[in-house]
Parts: sequence; C-alpha cells; structure tokens
Amino acid sequence: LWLEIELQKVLQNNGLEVWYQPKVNARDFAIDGAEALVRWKHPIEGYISPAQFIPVAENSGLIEQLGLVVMREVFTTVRRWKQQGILSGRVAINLSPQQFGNPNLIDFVKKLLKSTGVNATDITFELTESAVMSDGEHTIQMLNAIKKLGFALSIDDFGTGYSSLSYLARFPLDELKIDRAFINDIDTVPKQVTLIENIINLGKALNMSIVAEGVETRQQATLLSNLNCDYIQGFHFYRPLPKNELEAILVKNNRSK
Ligand code: G
Ligand code: G
Ligand code: MN
Ligand code: NA
Repeated sequence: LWLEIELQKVLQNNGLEVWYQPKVNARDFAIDGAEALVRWKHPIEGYISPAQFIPVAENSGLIEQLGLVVMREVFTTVRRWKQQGILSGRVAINLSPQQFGNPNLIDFVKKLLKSTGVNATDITFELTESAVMSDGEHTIQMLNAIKKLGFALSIDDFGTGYSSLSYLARFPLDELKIDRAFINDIDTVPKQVTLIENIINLGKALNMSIVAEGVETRQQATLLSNLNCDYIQGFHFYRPLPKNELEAILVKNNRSK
C-alpha cells in the first residue's frame, strides 16, 4: 500500500521519467529504433524497478494514468527526433495486459496522435503473449484498431508465455522479440542456436521482423547477425539511457554521417 500511495503521488507530480534503450540493426550495429522504459527515482528509496511498481499500478488501476504519461512523453519526443532527422527506426512502448484490455485505449492514442503530431508509423506497441491470448474476440478488434491507426505491433518476451503458437497466424503482428532467456546460453548450448535459428525463420516466414533482446556479448551479437536476425537489443550495445543521453548520441551520430 505504501508503494501505491507513493506511486499515486509521483503520478500527480509528473515525476516519472522515461528512459530509452536503443536497438541496433543486426547488419551494421547502428542504432535503429529504441524501447521506452519507465523509470521512477524515489527521493528516499532511489530508483524503484518497474518490475516492482508496474504490478502495483496494474492492480490499483493506476496503470491507465501511467500509460498515458509514458505515451504522451514518447509520442512528443519521437515527433521531435523525427523532425530533427536524428532518429532512424521506431520507438517501442510496452503495454501490459490491463492496458491492452482497456476499451479506452484506442481513444487515448487517437487523441495523443492528434495533440502530439507524431506519425503512428514511428511507434511500436509491445504486447506479451498473455496479453494477446487473454480474450479472443476483443483481442482481434483491439489489434486491428491499433494497426489501422498505423502503429506496429510486437510480441514481447516471445517463447516464455503461452504454449500455443496459433495466435501468430491469426493476429496482425509485425515484430517478434525473442526473450533473453533464449539468448543467455547460445554460446554454450548448441541446441539453443538451432532453436533460435528456427524461431527467426518462423517469424520471417510470417512476415515479422525479429528482435533479439538481452544480448550481452559480442559473440552473441555476431551469431545473431549471421542467423539473419533483424535487430539486436542488449547491454552489449546500450543500456537504457536517460532521454538526454540518447539524444546526445543521436545528434553526434547524425553529424558524423
Ligand atoms: O527494463 P526494466 O527493468 O525497466 O523493465 C522491467 C519490466 O517493466 C519489463 O517487463 C518492462 O516491459 C516493464 N516496463 C517498463 N516500462 C514500462 C511501461 O512504460 N509500461 C509497461 N506496461 N511496462 C513497462
Ligand atoms: O520485458 P521487457 O523485455 O520489456 O523488459 C525490458 C527489460 O530488459 C528492461 O528492464 C531492461 O533494462 C532489461 N534489459 C535490456 N537489455 C538487457 C540485457 O542485455 N541484459 C539483461 N539482463 N537485461 C536487459
Ligand atoms: Mn519490452
Ligand atoms: Na522482452
């Protein structure tokens, strides 16, 4: 309950930050998009992990407000970076099952598209397998409505959640993010490489682009690049960065192009 009250306060004071973890293109390892990750610096406790407070937000209903704050911040920033010509690729926003299940979501994003002026085609929404699997008819309608506005859809943490693959064929998904649990031991477990190679081929056969997350070594990056993975994300390249730090990197890279 303490956490819930504090979260309510920080939302009221507009005190949450959004950080950005760059993704790189697997061909040249240049920055090509990013994932937005919410951050909360508590005045006494220091940084509190979203793994801790997102569930609290979900269970208390605060996730709606939190989601709005994150979306507004990301839409505004992406619009500016695109106008400056410094960002290539899309920026991804995580949506939890509660956000995705909220019937108001489409109205929210429509209004935000208008008020911020961002192109929906510059934004991806990341959903988990469990969010997508929770409710068949509603899910299809929501996914189609989001797609119709121009956003891209990504399946986050692929391979860790639901045990059926049937949704891959039924739903309009653009991107598959291989969970970092699969990446951890690709250097040491040969069958793991076979598994990833076939996940990549499966996703590509379904016209999805493939992101590998949790890449922490150069060997892993090279291997994934050789397997024709499209994008790579992980501490080997970049950690999540405060907006200003990423912006400085984008400006610098743009100048040296
Ligand atoms: O990278 P990090 O430790 O910050 O993320 C922990 C978890 O919190 C991840 O599962 C991530 O998807 C989730 N998360 C981070 N930011 C957001 C957000 O803005 N909205 C939602 N719903 N989840 C988020
Ligand atoms: O569930 P989701 O994939 O949205 O989670 C994103 C989380 O993954 C963030 O908390 C981010 O900090 C974390 N993350 C990003 N790259 C790496 C990495 O290379 N290694 C590890 N262990 N975590 C990572
Ligand atoms: Mn994610
Ligand atoms: Na993930």
